[in-house]
Amino acid sequence: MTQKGKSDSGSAGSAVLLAVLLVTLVAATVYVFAARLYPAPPPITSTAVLIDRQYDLTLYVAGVVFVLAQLGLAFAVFRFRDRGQPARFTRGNVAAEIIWTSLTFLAFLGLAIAGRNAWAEVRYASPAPDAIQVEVTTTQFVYTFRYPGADGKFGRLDPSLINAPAGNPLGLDPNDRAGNDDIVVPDLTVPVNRPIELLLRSQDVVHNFFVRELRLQQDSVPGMMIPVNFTSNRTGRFEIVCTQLCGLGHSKMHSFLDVVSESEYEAFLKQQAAGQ
Ligand SMILES: [Cu+2]
Repeated sequence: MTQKGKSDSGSAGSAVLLAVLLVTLVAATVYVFAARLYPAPPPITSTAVLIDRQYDLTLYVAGVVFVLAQLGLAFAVFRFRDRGQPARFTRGNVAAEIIWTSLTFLAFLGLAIAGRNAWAEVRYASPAPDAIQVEVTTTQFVYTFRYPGADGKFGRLDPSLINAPAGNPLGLDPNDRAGNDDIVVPDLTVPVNRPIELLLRSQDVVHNFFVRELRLQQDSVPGMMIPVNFTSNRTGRFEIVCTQLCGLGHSKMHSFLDVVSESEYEAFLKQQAAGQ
């Protein structure tokens, strides 16, 4: 066995460099989030406010864990650096493994329980009795919105009748009288402060309905009718985008959500009914 000389100080240089690099990365990451460099647009529903709170809570919990874990790593890299000493084998520490696995489990469980209301309000709560139903159909690469019209009933759809160039993108069956007053439009118009129930469906592949101000992102899936609820408390024009890579035209797939006053909404329905 060869004895190493006193002058052999191991690899202190690279250990220090790596530790400093880790601390710098942690500081830069904390700055990006703490300075709110990329703020989300203001929320327009009470559920969106809940989602923001849940996002902040998750960010704080994950942020504290991130900072502690990375600083711990930087400390370990420096403290247990190569000083020229012989390497020592360790089998780990079962008690420590159990403790941090349990803590991680409890943190995720706690966050899931805290966030369940914001999640369920949009997806599982039964819609208010006065909710306005609008059907949302996604197709490569457009959105089509359908209102049931004066009778409150959606007409029958027949996939074999789908013919967008002829003005029937949804395949409305002309023999079903319930469909005669259906309003089919490329943008979504809803009145402010009224519960809206969207019924999401897709004609071809998986698309998505995402409005940042609603904090609402939901896939539309062929063969499924997926309901989502929201009530906007502010008027304005907000962009609807598809967040699923749905084909070559994906980046151009978008539409608009217009939240308008009750009277403007009535005028919109009348104008559309006259034009259909
Ligand atoms: Cu799409």
